[in-house]
Amino acid sequence: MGDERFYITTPIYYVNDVPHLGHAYTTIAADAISRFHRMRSVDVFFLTGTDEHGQKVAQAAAARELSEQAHCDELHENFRALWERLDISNDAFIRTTDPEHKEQVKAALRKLWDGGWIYEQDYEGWYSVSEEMFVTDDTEIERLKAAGKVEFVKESNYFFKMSAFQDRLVGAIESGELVIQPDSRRNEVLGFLRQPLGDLSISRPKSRLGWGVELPFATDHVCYVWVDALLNYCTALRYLNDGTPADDLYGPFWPADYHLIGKDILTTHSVYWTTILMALELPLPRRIFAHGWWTFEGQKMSKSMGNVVDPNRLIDEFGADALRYFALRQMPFGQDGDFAAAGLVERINSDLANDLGNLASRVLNLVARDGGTFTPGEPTAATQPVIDGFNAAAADFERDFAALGFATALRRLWEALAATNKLIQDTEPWRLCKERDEDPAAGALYDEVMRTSGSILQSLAALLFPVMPGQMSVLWESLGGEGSLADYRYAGDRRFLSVSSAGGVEKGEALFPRIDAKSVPSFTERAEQQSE
Ligand code: ME8
Repeated sequence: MGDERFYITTPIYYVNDVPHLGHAYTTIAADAISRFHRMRSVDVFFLTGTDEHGQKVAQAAAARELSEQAHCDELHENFRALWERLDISNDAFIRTTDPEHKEQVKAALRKLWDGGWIYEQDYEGWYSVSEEMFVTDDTEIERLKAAGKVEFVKESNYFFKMSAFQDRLVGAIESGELVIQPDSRRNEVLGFLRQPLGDLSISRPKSRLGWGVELPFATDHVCYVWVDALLNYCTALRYLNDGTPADDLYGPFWPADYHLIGKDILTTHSVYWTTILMALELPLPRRIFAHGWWTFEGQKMSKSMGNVVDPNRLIDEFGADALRYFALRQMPFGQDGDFAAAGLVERINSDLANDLGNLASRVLNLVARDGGTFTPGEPTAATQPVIDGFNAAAADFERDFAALGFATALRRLWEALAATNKLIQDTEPWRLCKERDEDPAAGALYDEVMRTSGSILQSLAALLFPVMPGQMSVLWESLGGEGSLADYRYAGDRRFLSVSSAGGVEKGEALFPRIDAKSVPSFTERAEQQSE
């Protein structure tokens, strides 16, 4: 492990939801960047999990005639199973019903109470169960009332003095102590903070909702689900386990380098969470990155619309790697994008089957047929420009990927791939191979072209491993790469990895078979069945 540390989180997803492409998206991105850093010897802690308290969960459990805990125990497995299928390498999976988490939430609430940051007051207003929030905007209330999606609530509540931290929060954002990305989201938060900030209701009376963490200073109330959920980012590191921050995880990893979230939960993270941290006297997260929104054929994906794209179906059809690549390549991180099956098939066929898969099969076929060995040697003017081009692309890739610019980073690598494919087309190694008995120069060029394109493929396998861990490991092994790619660590800045001449190159199966666009089924089917 290196000296550097990196802590990244995804939202903890509502346990009730059938996991869909949106959830997969954030988690794939967090996984890719975690793997990227691990390969560069950074000590990574990658956290995901499920949000299991609140009225929505209680209602869903009641509808199924199950206890809330039994309901959560069953449903959270949907997420765990999907992350396994998607090759997600999270270091922890937190559930807000974990006893350790609940104890720490109580300890944090106690600390806020003792610090004088919580007061009791009667409250009345319109509550949205689906968002687990009081709605204060009049137009929004009217809209939700018409849709039957809010209920009027009058109750005694405990409030967190969020308003006391408004100026400090603005200062933290403006000074860069707290980075909110992309810039458009930062501006959105600063815009929101131009209005006076209210206090935050952080409790629900048990008479209305019993499913949550009890307030330690008012046992007839449970903690508001968002406060409970946000604290997961600290409790997973065993913050305040016995009243004080634990050294083993909390110490080295907090503050988080990135909270990755969708733009829907920007306010809860940028305003609620950060002010709670201030009151707890904890450092703020370094960055909050709110990515964009996937729509399905132009419409918001939602269970009630029956148009959620089921990642399980996509994995069945195309494999986890193709889905991971598509998610990161298709939609620039931070912007919105539309999911259409045709776009996915097009990406797989052109980028993976054609550009990457064909290069791999050409090189592997020729070398495997020729004894399975690359011949050692130095590059000449015939291949040096391609190597230089690769090195320049790899340097750009490093910079952009580290900054979560996945699509740009990948596009740049595909330029190096195109140059390598062109080298093969221009030199026609299958022809050189036949001529080499009569023409030693043809033989030397053949060896050089194979060695260079094999090395670039091997280097690409390593660079692309964070995106496609499954098939890039296969490619690595087919090329005779040493050990398992999952254990590979870069030594220094060099990204061009020369193939070994020890042999063992194997032809293997096609890495990414071409998809027949006509045979592509509906991807929403299984999620629909599950939600019935
Ligand atoms: O909000 N496009 O959980 P959640 C892109 N439990 N990303 C999407 C998406 C879409 N169409 N739909 C969902 C919650 N996401 C709370 C979080 S955190 C302390 C508590 C992703 O199950 C995106 O990351 O509704 C979004 O922020 C998250 O799923 C919301 O998941």
